[in-house]
Amino acid sequence: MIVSNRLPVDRVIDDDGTATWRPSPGGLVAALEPVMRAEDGIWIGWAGVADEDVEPFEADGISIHPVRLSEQELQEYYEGFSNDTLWPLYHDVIAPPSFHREWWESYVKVNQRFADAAAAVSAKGAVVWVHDYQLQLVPAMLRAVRPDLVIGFFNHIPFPPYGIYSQLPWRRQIIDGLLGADVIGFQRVADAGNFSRAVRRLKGYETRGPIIEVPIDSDDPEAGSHRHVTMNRHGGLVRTVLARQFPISIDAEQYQTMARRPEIQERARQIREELGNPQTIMLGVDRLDYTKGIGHRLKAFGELLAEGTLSAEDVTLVQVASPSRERVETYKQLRDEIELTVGRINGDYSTLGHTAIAYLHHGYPREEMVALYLAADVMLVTALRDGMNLVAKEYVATRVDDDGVLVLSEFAGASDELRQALLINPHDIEGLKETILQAIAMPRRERVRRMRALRKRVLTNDVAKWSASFLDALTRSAHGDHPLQNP
Ligand code: GDG
Repeated sequence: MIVSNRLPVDRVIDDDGTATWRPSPGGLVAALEPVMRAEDGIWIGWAGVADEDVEPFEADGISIHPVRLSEQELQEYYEGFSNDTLWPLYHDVIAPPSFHREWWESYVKVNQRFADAAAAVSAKGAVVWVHDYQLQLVPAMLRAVRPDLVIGFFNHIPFPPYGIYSQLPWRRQIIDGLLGADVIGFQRVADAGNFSRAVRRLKGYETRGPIIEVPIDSDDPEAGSHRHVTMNRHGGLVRTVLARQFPISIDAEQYQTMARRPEIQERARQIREELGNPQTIMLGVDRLDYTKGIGHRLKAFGELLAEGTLSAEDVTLVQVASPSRERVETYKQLRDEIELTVGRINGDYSTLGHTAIAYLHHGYPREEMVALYLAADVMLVTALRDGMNLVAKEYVATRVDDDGVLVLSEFAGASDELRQALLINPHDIEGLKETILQAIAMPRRERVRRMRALRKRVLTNDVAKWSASFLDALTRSAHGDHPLQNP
């Protein structure tokens, strides 16, 4: 069973007004769909429409169980606590997090609803995989009523250092919530380390490498039913929880196959032409989010144009900024700032034939994204903090020609694996400018050498491998075995 905020299907209204369901295009669905189908899987989540009860239904062999959210819950639990408290807090307080007690209450209530829904429909001993920061209380809520379940949790975003995490007024409750799981997965080694530190500081529990020892009250009537119960070195009964990194990936084969399609390659050529055949196309693809460092990227490019080191005749930056969280105030402000900057740079440096920045506030079909990746000589990923950043991996998987240069922020989880990218600190604008120039001037031999190494990494560590290794850790855990070694 999967529990996630959003279901893997989107509701579409046909021309005649009838509602149907279409699989949502995300990589998570692609990765989990085969397993879910083979195992009679159940998916629990919100259907994307407020104040509506949707009956459970079957989609491609997966049983879909929608959870209802009211408009007010959407504002308080989702836009509020998830996206305006946890999101900025977990991304190094790049934007100030808002702390509101009503939002927290709504978060607890909605998490309880997801947990109740999961408890009601899961078979005895079922494996339940809970996803992401919106649902951190679900593991413990579920364990409280269903100690027979094997519970996994995966955090898609970073887990912050203790000095930041400790600002959260409900810091202990979240830790307790997560520790209800048997296995807790993070993107990076550093995230798992931050979590273990928070557990030690806030709860005083002992940790041994990736294993956390959670004391069990021996008067607890359920004490005997917990898995992994052992005696610790002080003679107390403990449950063990595994907390470690499982870096997520993409369906690399799918990107590669699309990149080989003649019409997509033709579209890539067309894109270059439409941009006036500049010598260099640089590309940024991000949800319009303050964590992605879009402003830092624009500043570096703007300065290079201002100094005359680059000219809009030679270099175009294509920035896809797909609309995101548009009802949250910080995102409205961000959009204004970015669009002001783009307007200024274009006003100052574009010519009639060459626009400095092609700024696109749209979402595009995946085919178009692949064509853009193919057309881009330099890919700019300048996140200030990012759990993984799939865009970096998609660019690499797409480059079947072994060409293209990836400029990658060391603050994105992907930088742990993609070491042959040009790694940058986006706060260091001079360093970023130098790296952009280095990327533009890089000789083909070096581009190919780096891209081959990057491709090898992404093609071997794809999303199927990611889900298999997480599920393997969970299944082993069901048999009382917490592997200490890397899976
Ligand atoms: C969170 C974490 C972590 C974007 N615009 C369009 C479009 N996209 C696609 C990209 C990519 C996905 O959206 C974005 O994934 P990222 O990983 O880059 O970033 P988040 O959305 O912040 O995701 C992140 C991820 O979860 C997974 O664990 O890596 O760190 O923040 O696939 O291609 N896709 C299409 N049109 C667009 O306009 N089709």
